[in-house]
Amino acid sequence: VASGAERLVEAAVASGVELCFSNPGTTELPLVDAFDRVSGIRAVLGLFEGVCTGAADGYGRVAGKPALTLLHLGPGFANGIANLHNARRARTPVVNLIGDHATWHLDSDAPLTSDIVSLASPVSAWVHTCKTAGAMAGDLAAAVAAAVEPPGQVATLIVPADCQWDPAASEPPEAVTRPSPRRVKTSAVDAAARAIRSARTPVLYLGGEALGERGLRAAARIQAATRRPVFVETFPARLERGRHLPWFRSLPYFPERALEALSGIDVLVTAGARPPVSFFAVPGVPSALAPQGSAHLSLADPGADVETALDLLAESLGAVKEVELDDVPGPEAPSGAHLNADTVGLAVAALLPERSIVVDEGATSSLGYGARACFAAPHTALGLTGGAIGMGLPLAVGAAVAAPDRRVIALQADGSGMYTVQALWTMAREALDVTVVVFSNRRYAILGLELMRAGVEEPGPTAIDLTDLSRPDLDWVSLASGMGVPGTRATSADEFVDQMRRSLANPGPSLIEAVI
Ligand SMILES: Cc1ncc(C[n+]2csc(CCOP(=O)(O)OP(=O)(O)O)c2C)c(N)n1
Ligand SMILES: [Mg+2]
Repeated sequence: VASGAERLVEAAVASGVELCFSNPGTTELPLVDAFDRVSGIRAVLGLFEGVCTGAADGYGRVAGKPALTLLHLGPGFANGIANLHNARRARTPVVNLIGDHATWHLDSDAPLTSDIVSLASPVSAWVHTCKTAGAMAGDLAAAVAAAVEPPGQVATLIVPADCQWDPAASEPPEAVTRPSPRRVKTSAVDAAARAIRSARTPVLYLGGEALGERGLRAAARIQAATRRPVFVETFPARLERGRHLPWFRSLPYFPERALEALSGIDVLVTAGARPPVSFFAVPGVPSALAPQGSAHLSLADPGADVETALDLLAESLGAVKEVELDDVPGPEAPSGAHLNADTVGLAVAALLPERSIVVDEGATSSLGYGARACFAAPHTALGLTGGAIGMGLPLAVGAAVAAPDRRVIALQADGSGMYTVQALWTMAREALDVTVVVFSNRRYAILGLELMRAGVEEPGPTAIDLTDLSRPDLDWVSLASGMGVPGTRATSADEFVDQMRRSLANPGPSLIEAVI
């Protein structure tokens, strides 16, 4: 008779799950063994749990279906929480499997015993502890069903060791299919159309599922019909970009700038997003970014059929069928002896191949790419949704696994990159086509900026020490080569462009340290 672990793997395969980003321990070994006994799941080793969870987020965003993570009790799971926080904010479908002690061993309070449910709850929409081997298949199916609940959720299944190793009777595994997004209410579309018509200064704010090709094209039609601005959320999970598509201003990150951008509006219509709020509290600045007294209307909440809602709204406003886009030339790669974040961004926008995936954790160095992405070749951008840094390299792993035919370009700030630098090793082992661009400013630059904003004009020696990454300088070329990823260092635009071209032309991962 097969084990509970094997039944779980059978059920996962039956539900269309293909991947498991794993960092197992003793309590997960029956599942490790089951991956060889039941075929259908590709298990990928991550050398830190934050790599596994971030990879599952990247995979889910690109594949549109969940990967499994396999994590070791409370402590192993805890190491993966930050990137699950980002996944939750991105509304990515993910299924975590966390091993635990055998049910009869828990009372002895062995060293690795902890309150896993309490750790898992804040980042999981669904948490369940398996009780018997016979329940493993059904529980896995329930976890997948929870994860694919539109638009996507994090589901966590705790699997005690005895549930994994005990025999489980055969039951035909239930297949889980992703439900369609919730249907749009015509009343919501009518209300939005009426509000926009009677408003003086309405604004459309797009997020989540609105940021695919269809949503963006519909938004352009609405913009043309209303002659009013459209904004995109500041940190989208997934945004289609490039000169083939209409583009809209991102709502600025700093709340003062965002308030300025939205000042004077009387109606905010959201699609696939909640109304914007300030990322951090700033004394004297309101949390809500839409002006006080302005009305808010949700055209379609996350999880609803946002694209259809936008199409219907465009129609109802009498918009043209299709907005013609100007033929714009692509950006031209920079040249010369100088290199800064802007020239790097320009080079990336100029050189990125069609259908590539850009993972953007460039922090203060992203603007150069961001400003030109709309002129670049058609591509998909994945952003830092939850503000927990250390997602970039793991997300790139997951995106590359999900889309082996697409080049992944990871724009990586150096400080953030060090949180989950082990992801480079997984890129090498899985031979993933990833170009990692490290913005080596050797600082937590944003924190220096925020200090200035907080009125600290001359940071003291401690503040400088806590925001500076030198002494010693990180040697990214060596870090990469130590994990099997060939690396180069660029100190001029000429060098960077040359190295970028070479990286894009070669299969497998490579890293460019852009010294800026
Ligand atoms: C998990 C987590 N830990 C700490 C922080 C606080 N934090 C935000 S930005 C930042 C430094 C970013 O530095 P870097 O990645 O080098 O980007 P730069 O500011 O230099 O552009 C830190 C430590 C965070 N956001 N998330
Ligand atoms: Mg930095």
